[in-house]
Amino acid sequence: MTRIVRVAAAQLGPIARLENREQVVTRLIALLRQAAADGCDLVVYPEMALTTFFPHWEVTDPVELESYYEKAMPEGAVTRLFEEAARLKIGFSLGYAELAGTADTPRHFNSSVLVGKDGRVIGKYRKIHLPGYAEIHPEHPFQNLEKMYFEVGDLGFPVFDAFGGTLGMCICNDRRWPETYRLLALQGAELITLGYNTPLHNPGQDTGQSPEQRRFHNHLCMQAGAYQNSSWVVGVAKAGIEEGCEMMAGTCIVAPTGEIVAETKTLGDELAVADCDLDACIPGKRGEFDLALNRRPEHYGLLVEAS
Ligand code: CDT
Repeated sequence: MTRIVRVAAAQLGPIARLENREQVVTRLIALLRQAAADGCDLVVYPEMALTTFFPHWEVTDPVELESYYEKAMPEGAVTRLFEEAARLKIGFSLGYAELAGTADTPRHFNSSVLVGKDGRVIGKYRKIHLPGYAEIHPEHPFQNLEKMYFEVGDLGFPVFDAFGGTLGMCICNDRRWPETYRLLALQGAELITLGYNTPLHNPGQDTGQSPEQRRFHNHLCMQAGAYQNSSWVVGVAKAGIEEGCEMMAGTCIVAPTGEIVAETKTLGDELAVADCDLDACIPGKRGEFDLALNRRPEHYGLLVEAS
């Protein structure tokens, strides 16, 4: 049996601080059209794909800061992306900064949505593992203020029946934590979408790592997550030099065997495409990584998980 989902990992080059939603959405639609012309079912965009990665600096102007968040999905210029996807009958996952809550108690999340071929939102995820700091570090060449601009996601790691299988989402730093993949796999995830914004240098934690080591760890965690959970992982970067910050590329599609089957070559807007057979998850999920049969959480002592 085969259950093929043809997936395009839609890497983005840098998004400038002054680039507005119309301009960015035009770039996203260009990639969407390429993917549709290539017969794709699903396009995976990076983390915070609608704006520059503003946690890299302190935004002192409240109007500018507010402009980076979406109050509804879709709203404004982003509606065009949803309409075009529905017209082309192609689904997508999209990372964005979300403003939720009320005017009195606003809540901010680093979120992603999964959208079906009919242009409707299937599900949402809010990033749980927020890296960096809640306070400014003037000694750093750029900031990583995700803990200042976002609160920890409150939706857990949900999975969704979609595209003929079970799909889950995670965002950027989540990929470094084995719990992410495992919690999704325990619910049957067969394909995990994963957008990221990762600098080639980390001015805070992990100093001393070379760019080569950081590139290696990027693929290492996604390949291990795919293999140990027998799931497809679609990792999609924001690449190139964005407002002076050198971003890692490395966009790739990882098979349930842990092998990379497609990857981008440039630092710009580019697709990596693969036919992801969801049935290729079955040998691992029914074999070595049959979680119900072979996992032993009751023997993990203090590390016993709730589920
Ligand atoms: N966006 C995000 O989660 N980035 C972190 C790196 C932060 S280092 C400055 C990541 O794990 O890729």
